[in-house]
Amino acid sequence: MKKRPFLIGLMSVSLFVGAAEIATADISLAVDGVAVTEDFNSFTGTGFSPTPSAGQLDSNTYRVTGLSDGDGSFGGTHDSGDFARGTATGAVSTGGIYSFEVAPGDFAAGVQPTGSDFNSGAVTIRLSNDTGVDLNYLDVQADAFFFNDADRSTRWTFEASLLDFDAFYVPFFSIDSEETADIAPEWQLQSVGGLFELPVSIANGQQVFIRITGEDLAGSGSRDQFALNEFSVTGFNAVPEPGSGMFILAGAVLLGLARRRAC
Ligand SMILES: [Ca+2]
Ligand SMILES: [Ca+2]
Ligand SMILES: [Ca+2]
Repeated sequence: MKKRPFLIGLMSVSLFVGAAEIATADISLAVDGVAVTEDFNSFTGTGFSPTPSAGQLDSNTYRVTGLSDGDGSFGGTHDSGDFARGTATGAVSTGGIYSFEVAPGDFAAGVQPTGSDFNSGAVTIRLSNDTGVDLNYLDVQADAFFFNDADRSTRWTFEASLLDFDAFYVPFFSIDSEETADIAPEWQLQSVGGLFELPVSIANGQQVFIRITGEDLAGSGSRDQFALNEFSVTGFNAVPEPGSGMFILAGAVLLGLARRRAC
């Protein structure tokens, strides 16, 4: 796998940002400097609901778009077809959203892309700033897993909405799966993410959106499986001391890139 951290601009921008409506089920950043983590171990690939039953993900937090069965929505019920492909340990062929068991007893939220599913597609995760203070830094970390059983590569890009909410995304990390299939494929782990400074403060009560997109890169034939595990976000008011696993992506102003990628 090739990982490509992006440089996020440290530019102070004065913009008016309207307050967003907060749904109660957003992942809550409750305390300045304290991480919130989702391990997906209770997810069984049975879809998305605003009132999730055991094994489902909350659609007020997670939205999937780009499936041939349609686009999911925040607050919607999407519990069949592409949105609910169940549990698997590795190789599958039907496109859609799965709970992949990436190690014994360790489940992750996953995707099998096809020509018409998740190509391109996106998973968007909605969080809310409930810390009581402005957030000026985000530390986003995740374990990305790949199952390279097909002769095509996929580009996975992690983005955050920095200048507007759910409308204006900046990439901060990208990984490409390997093109040529492994002879004996197994789940491969790649840690992703980093600490970045926000160009606009996220006020208390406002929302934060993290988006992971996937699209064909190279090769032909079927596509590798991807899974997201141990997703973690920490919001900070003041810059934290650099520590283990933490680095600041600094040095370049990417507002132009952000505009080109806005969608
Ligand atoms: Ca489909
Ligand atoms: Ca897990
Ligand atoms: Ca491949």
